Amino acid sequence: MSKRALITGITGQDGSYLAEFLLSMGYQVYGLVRRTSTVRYERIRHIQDQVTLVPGDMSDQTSLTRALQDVKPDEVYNLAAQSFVQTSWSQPVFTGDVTALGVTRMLDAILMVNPAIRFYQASSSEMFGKVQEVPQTEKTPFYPRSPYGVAKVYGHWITVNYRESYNLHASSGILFNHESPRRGLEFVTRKVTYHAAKIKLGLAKELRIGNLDSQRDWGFAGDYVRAMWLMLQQDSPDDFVVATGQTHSVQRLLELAFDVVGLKWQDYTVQDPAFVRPAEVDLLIGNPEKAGRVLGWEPHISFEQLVQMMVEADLAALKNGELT
Ligand code: NDP
Ligand code: GDR
Repeated sequence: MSKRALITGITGQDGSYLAEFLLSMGYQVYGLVRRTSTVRYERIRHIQDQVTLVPGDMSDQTSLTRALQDVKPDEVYNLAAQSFVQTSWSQPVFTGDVTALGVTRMLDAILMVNPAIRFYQASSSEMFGKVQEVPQTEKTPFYPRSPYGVAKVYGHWITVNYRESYNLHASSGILFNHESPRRGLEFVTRKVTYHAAKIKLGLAKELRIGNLDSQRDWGFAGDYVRAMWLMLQQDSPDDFVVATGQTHSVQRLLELAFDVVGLKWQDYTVQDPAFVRPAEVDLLIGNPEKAGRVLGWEPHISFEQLVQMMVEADLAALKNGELT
């Protein structure tokens, strides 16, 4: 019989790639979706007839318990979160409720409904924040620099705690930044590729941006969802850093994206304090050695390929009217 997986956050970037991947592995895929006044399922529209959507919200315990009772999943992938770091300063309590306490709610629902369910928690390199070690590994101490990062540290440790307290098969993937043409427009990679494409097509004049010096270990989301699945196929649950092992600055991202459209980024970019954060994470670079050794995971798409893929996708989407 095929396995059943419940994905929270299925309408997000990672949720859509993970749903595609699990379908390709023969899974029955279910996705938790919250009620919104306007339905936005763009990222999963192409597979909507192959997945089953169930109502629920990470802030509502009853809805999570009911979702598990109805779906009877073998695996739960907890990707739902208020995931934008900048917003976590303006909505710190909401971020804590969904991104931190939401994890406890789901773990507790698993405990009540079926402790044999395997659980994946979407942890983040933002937990390293003001980094205590370069590169960062599973053993590097956390020093989060935003309400989002703090919430993710909580989510990570409650996952470890439920594993140790109740023997749950609960794993935490400490994923470094991963991007794609489906990345939200507010994140820096997509903001840059979208604006480079718009400027090239004469649809925009400038790009307003924050800190050019921060450095990130950027990979491709399609590669990273495979690591999530691999973690739940292991005999024992554990924590894994998932990263490329390379880092690049925001300025390098600008150079590459504008190169793709044959323009100079300096001619179109304006630095705007509105996009500078109250506290910055200056440098992230992960060591994926354990994921390689234990899971057999490695990334396939380079940063240069990723930026090119994203700019080309934005150019195409703007030209055919899918984006404005
Ligand atoms: P997105 O922001 O694209 O997606 C977030 C998802 O969470 C959406 O489906 C959203 O639903 C859902 N969601 C938000 N709040 C709730 C709620 N209260 N109840 C139910 N669902 C909710 O994030 P990504 O796909 O990029 O990231 C997936 C996860 O991985 C997140 O937890 C993120 O913090 C984490 N992560 C991401 C990294 C990255 O580089 N992308 C790196 C490390 C960790 P809706 O569509 O309704 O808004
Ligand atoms: P991040 O991603 O905060 O790392 O979190 P984001 O793309 O928002 O920022 C990366 C870096 O770019 C700098 N930056 C800007 N960022 C945005 N969004 N907009 C700008 O105009 C801009 N200018 C400079 C930022 O200051 C930062 O240093 C992402 C999210 O997906 C999290 O959910 C996830 O946990 C982490 O990655 C790993």
